Amino acid sequence: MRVLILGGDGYLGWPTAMSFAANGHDVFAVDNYLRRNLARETCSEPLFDTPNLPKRTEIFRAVSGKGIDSAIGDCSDHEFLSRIVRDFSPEAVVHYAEQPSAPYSMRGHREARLTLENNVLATFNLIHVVLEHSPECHIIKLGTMGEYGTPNIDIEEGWLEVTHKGRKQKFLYPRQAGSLYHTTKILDTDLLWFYVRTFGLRVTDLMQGPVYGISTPECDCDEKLLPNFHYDDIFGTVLNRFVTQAVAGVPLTMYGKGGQTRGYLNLKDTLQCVELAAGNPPARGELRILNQFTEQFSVSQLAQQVTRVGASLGYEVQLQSIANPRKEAEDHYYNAQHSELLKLGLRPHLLTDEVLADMITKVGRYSAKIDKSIIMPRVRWS
Ligand code: USQ
Repeated sequence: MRVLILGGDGYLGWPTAMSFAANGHDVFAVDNYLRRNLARETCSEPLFDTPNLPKRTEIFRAVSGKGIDSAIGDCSDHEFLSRIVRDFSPEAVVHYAEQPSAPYSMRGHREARLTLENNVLATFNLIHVVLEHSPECHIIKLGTMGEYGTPNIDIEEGWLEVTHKGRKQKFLYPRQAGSLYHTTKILDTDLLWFYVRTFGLRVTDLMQGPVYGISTPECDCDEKLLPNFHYDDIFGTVLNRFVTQAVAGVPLTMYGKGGQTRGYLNLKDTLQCVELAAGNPPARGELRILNQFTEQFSVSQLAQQVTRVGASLGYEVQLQSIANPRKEAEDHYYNAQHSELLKLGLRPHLLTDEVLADMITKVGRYSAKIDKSIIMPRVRWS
């Protein structure tokens, strides 16, 4: 399959590109280094340096014998994206090319506007260039479980059958996000749904929970192939942060009561899910929505597991509840369905103590590089 990866330099995009290439697909990775630039601008550098995209592809070719084509450019630039899609003629596009941080999007007007423009325009352009050059192409869009928020009813997979005054219809499940970033993902879904039902696009929207991990079969081949691993308050996701804090001897930063519950998944399972979606495309004119996570945890459950496993490795891990910089429920009902990817064949890598110990050990090798000044929250919702 010819697979175009937008955002191919990112925490998820780069391992995805390598995984598709390793499995024999023709891969083209595109990125404009937005996340690298924003991380530099906000002093949120990852735990270790990663080579730029062309260099990473060279290293991967030397290690695996597999090629990945790449281009540096902006998906919110219509001409650029149009040229790429016309020339490569992808059968599937995996769209990660978005500003991925909720805290960044809540920093102020400039950051909110950048997030809105970048995320919505990239999706909008992708829709148009696919319709123009590759209308059969399957768009695999990374959405987020955060689109649903934390409603007081079960979260279904994308859709809800509503009965109103004796009549029934299936609608997109109600969405109510907790940050501007998450709201841009809702707008993406609305755009995709409009173009699917009007122009017959073929789309999978993957509602992904927070991802953790550092290891995939390809990343493990060479230190220079590792994904960018953020542990700061802006670009780091919660479990990656807790693991780094445990190694650094910084008390784990549980926001508020720690009852915030989300669906989590291992980086390895992001790759599996995206590849399962690509291998099982929906029909034209179908918007398929899959909830992409494997296990639900509260922040406090994650903190307790990191404390216990860290201690077993000789780290003295402490837990600190700090004032929540976000506006979110800290104690709430959460029960999200996630059976469709399992039906497609997903074999989850669960968060066992062994998996966590391996992560702590890997991060421990870089302990000297941890900058403790970028751990406490620097962005408040209000
Ligand atoms: N949290 C803490 N302490 C920390 C960091 C986070 O208690 O030091 C809490 C947050 O308040 C939140 C939960 O942990 O309740 C998850 O936070 P997160 O930073 O891991 O995840 P989030 O900001 O929601 O965003 C991340 C990715 C985003 C993706 C999303 C999936 O950055 O790209 O879309 O996870 S989801 O959360 O399901 O929407």
